[in-house]
Formats: sequence, C-alpha cells, structure tokens
Amino acid sequence: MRTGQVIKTYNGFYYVLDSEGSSYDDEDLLSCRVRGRVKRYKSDTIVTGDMIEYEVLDDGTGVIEKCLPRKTLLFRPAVANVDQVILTFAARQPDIHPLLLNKFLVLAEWCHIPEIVICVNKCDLLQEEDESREDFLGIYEKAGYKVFRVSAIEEDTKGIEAIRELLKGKVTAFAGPSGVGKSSLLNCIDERLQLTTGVISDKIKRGKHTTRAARLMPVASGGIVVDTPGFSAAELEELIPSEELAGCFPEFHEFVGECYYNTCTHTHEPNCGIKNAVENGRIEKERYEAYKDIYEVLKENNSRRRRVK
Ligand SMILES: Nc1nc2c(ncn2[C@@H]2O[C@H](COP(=O)(O)OP(=O)(O)OP(=O)(O)O)[C@@H](O)[C@H]2O)c(=O)[nH]1
Ligand SMILES: [Mg+2]
Ligand SMILES: [Zn+2]
Repeated sequence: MRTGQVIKTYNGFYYVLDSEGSSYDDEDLLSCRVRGRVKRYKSDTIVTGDMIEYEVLDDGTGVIEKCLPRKTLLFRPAVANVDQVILTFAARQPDIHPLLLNKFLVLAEWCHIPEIVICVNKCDLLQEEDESREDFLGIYEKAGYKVFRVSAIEEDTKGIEAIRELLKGKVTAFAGPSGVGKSSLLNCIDERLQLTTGVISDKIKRGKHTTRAARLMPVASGGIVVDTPGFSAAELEELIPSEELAGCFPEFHEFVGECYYNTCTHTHEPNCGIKNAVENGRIEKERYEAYKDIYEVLKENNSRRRRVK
C-alpha cells in the first residue's frame, strides 16, 4: 500500500501526489477513484488535502483504500489538514460585509483551524472618505485576529511580502466570497501559479465563481497554498449547534467562567460574564451583536431540525 495526498478532486476523481513524489503538476499526479465503502459515509468522504492510502491498478490509475487521520478539517470549502486559513475579502467590489465576515470566522474557529487571518484585498479601490472602514476592521484586531490590507493589482510589495512570510512552513487555504481576488492574490504571491481569474459582474458587483475546485500548490517563497472556490456562509446554520457558538468567539473565552449559570447562552440571562465584559468595553459590542444575530439563526435551525427528527 502506498501513501499520498489528495491535491485536488474533480468529477469524482482524486488527484494524488505520492508521499515520495514532489511535483504538484497535473501530469505528475495520479488519478484515483475511491472504493465505494470509503465514500459511503459522509464523515469518510475524501476531500482535497486528505492523506490517504492507495493502490495502483494495472491500467495505471489508482484506488484510494483508506483516509488517514486528519489534523484539521475545514468544512466549507472542504479542505483537510490545513494549518492556516486566510479569510479573504475585498474592500470594495464586492464590499466587505461584517455579518458575513463574522460567520466565516465562526466557521473557521468551529473547525479548530490553528491560525485564522483576515486579508482585505482591493485596497486600491478605497477612497479617502472610506477611513471609517479602518475602524471597523480594528474590531477584529482587538478580538485577536491579524488583519492584512493588500492590493493584488497595485504594486503593493509590502503587503504581499507580509503574506509570503505568513505562508512559510504552513499549509494555508485562501477562502472567501467569489470575486474578492483570492486567485489574483496567489498569482501576485507567486507569478508562476498563473491561476485563472474572473471578472466582477457589473450589475451586482459579485464574482462569477471562476475557481471551480480547491487545489494545493507550493509557492516559490515557501509553504503550500490552497486556492478555493468562492462560497457563501449560508450552510453555517446546518453545521453548528447553537451551544457551540460562544466557543467560536475566542475573545469570549476568558469571561465564560464568570457567568452565573453554567448553561448560560449569553443572550437573556442575568449575571452573564460575556454581557458584563461588553459593558466594561472588554469585548467589542459589534462582535457581541454578531454573536446574538448568529445565535438566533442557529437556535431556530437547531429546533427545526429537532422537530423533523
Ligand atoms: N481593483 C482591484 N481588482 C482586483 C484586485 N484583485 C483582484 N481584482 C479583480 O477582481 C476580479 C476577481 O478576481 P479573482 O482573483 O478571480 O477572484 P476570486 O476570489 O479568485 O474569485 P472566485 O474564483 O470566483 O472565488 C478580477 O477581475 C480581478 O482582476 C485588487 O487588488 N484590486
Ligand atoms: Mg479564484
Ligand atoms: Zn453568559
């Protein structure tokens, strides 16, 4: 049995790099199928980034027999074994939307991705009167997230270099809505990548889902990156139980022990450590409001699911 890693999946095929191999080029990857048994259970679905055991058939294709234990699993977009996720947004076109940003952060935290970073691209489109946007991003810095402001089209060498540094020695997924410039940024980071980039629709200022599948690629300056298709956070509600939401706000951790009820949901209860911390200015009000908004949606969804069962 050989071991390898799934570099991309496409149309039911899994493209595998053998653990002895080093070239990530399409023609050097082995196209594999999965044994029906492995694929049947949702949790055992093989995804990009998975370390696997496989066998080579006489016709030169492979069969994946086993998925090895995962370090991490990012659910949306589905990528296994990433060390870091760079949540990428655009300052403009499409405009950055705070609730969406919070939902993406929640999703990445819920998946226990060790490093979660925010990158705001297209800063070249910002005018001077947009300074209030900076305040709004400060909220996330205060919550403990690194925030990078870059531009993939202007010669923004400093910003791009800072991201290159961040990538070294890690596997990093670039995730975010369609059209924010994930593929464009990666082309800046390493010009050899030559990823296809799209256009923004004139009317609704949204991307057109140019990148179709997640793919791992080494970058010249060090590290492995994963370009992923743009996605919305709509499915968050299906995944996360409401009682796990507070755990997805890292700046809440030090205050949960101060809640009077140990089942406190931090919404309506008296003597809540989180609410006190918001009042004392130790937790940003906007983040708490986002928590409450998302909590309501999750709770509604959870009880609907229970009714269906
Ligand atoms: N003004 C400006 N435009 C940018 C920048 N980065 C990317 N774009 C443009 O934004 C559009 C979308 O870029 P992509 O790189 O395809 O976006 P993506 O995030 O990979 O989108 P999907 O693959 O659909 O998820 C292209 O027309 C780019 O030229 C930037 O920094 N500034
Ligand atoms: Mg793309
Ligand atoms: Zn509480």
